[in-house]
Amino acid sequence: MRKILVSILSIGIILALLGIGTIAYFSDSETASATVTAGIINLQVDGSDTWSETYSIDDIKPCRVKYINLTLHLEEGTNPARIWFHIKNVVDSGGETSDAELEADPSNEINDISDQILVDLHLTYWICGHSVSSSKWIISESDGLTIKDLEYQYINLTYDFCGDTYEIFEPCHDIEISISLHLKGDAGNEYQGDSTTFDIEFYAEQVDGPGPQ
Ligand SMILES: [Ca+2]
Ligand SMILES: [Ca+2]
Repeated sequence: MRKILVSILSIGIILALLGIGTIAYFSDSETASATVTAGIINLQVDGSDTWSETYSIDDIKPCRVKYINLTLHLEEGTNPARIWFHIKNVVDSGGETSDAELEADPSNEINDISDQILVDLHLTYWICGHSVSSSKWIISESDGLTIKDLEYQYINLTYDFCGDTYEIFEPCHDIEISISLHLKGDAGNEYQGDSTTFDIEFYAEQVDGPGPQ
């Protein structure tokens, strides 16, 4: 009897080693394809994706105000952002020389006119689907800030406006910007004919970014 049992066990072991009698398992699998695409932030100035306007402000004089007006928008269907205003690359020059300037500035050395031109910044903010706007002075005359003071400073344009969309500029928003420029009232003849050139930049960054560095 023992021999028979040993024989049966031996046959079982041999069959197992030969793979005979392997157990099957029911199964199923599903497969889908995936594509990952980066998002877009596309700031438009006066409706242009590639804004490169040249603004010429001529004949500035004490107590007269000149304006640059423009509108910011984000392309529909793209990401919201935060927006900054930035002046950079300020270069002053002596320009033309009048008799009066020669008396006040005989060597044509007093040409820091960018430090004599005050900048005000006024925003009108249009929110999606609203027929009314919000307005705010971001920089007012009482701040006393000149073009030179603002060089390389980033001025945040997206705050204090949007209620539940606080600090976020949405693609359906518009920001109308009025930049006013006026020569200080005490700027004398030494600045006649002088000029300054500079770049205006608007910087848009995704809302959870750290802002300009
Ligand atoms: Ca001068
Ligand atoms: Ca001059």
